[in-house]
Amino acid sequence: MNNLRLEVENEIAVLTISRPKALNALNSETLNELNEVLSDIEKRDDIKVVILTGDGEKAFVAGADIAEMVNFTAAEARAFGMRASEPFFKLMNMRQVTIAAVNGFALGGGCEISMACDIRIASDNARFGQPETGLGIIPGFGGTQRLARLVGMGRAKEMIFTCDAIKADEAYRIGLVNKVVPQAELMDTAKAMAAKIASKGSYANAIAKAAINNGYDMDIKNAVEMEANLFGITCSTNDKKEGMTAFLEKRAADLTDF
Ligand code: DAK
Repeated sequence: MNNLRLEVENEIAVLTISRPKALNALNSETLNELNEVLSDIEKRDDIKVVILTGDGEKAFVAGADIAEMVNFTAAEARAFGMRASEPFFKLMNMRQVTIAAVNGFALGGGCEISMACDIRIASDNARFGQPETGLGIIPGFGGTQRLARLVGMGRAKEMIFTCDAIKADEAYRIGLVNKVVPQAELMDTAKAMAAKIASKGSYANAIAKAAINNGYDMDIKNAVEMEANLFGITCSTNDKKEGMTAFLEKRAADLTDF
């Protein structure tokens, strides 16, 4: 891979987007690599949590690559968008839990890829924004949809219409990020959270992720019925037997299903 680094340790994958000269902007090659590596990760039983981050201390991802997009025809833009939607949906729906460790600018497609992850942890120098309308386009990697779902329509519209980037503490205040930490502590914090998640039932976490994602757009009655069905599935697992038996025997559970 030319633009990504993958390191796996203790069931946690750290996936680093690395195009430092362009502040880790997403070009077609990077999106293709992301798509491939996420497909590989999804098949791996030894990876329970994926941490997505950007190379360096300045940027997480400064957006889609403007130098590549500037001469796009409509057909090329469509192809680019279709290609990009795949890794975004993989991050959102893959069985592994995904954490964005946002280490700097998360603008445009950068803010959007962080929102495709399950959880966002930001360093104190992080900046979030959707500057697309200033370029004559709209957010196209799910930004108009995911931002409104995370922070509400009013704040999403303000960010998108003004193109203003917000600081990490403001992103925390409005619910865009789960946690803000000093930059030097970012990866340790993300890894500690990932380790805690990996120590729980990974199959159960994958089912819980599907229940939350799928239920979000359903009416509450059908959503709770879907949850009941998925709950039933978790009751057929070894982890359920082991988890509950371990509790009753007052010992630590050894949860292995995935
Ligand atoms: N693309 C390409 N190069 C970029 C870039 C980007 N998004 N962001 C930064 N760079 C490059 C700069 O051009 C510069 O390159 P050199 O001049 O050194 O060759 C280098 O990275 C360093 O950037 P700066 O010199 O600008 O650094 P500063 O510290 O002064 O400013 C900044 C940092 C992050 C504030 C600034 O670079 C900036 O405003 N960057 C652009 C941010 C932005 O507008 N991002 C949104 C991009 S639009 C689609 C779906 C979605 C999208 C597109 C299509 N379809 C469905 C088809 C998504 C669109 C976007 O994300």
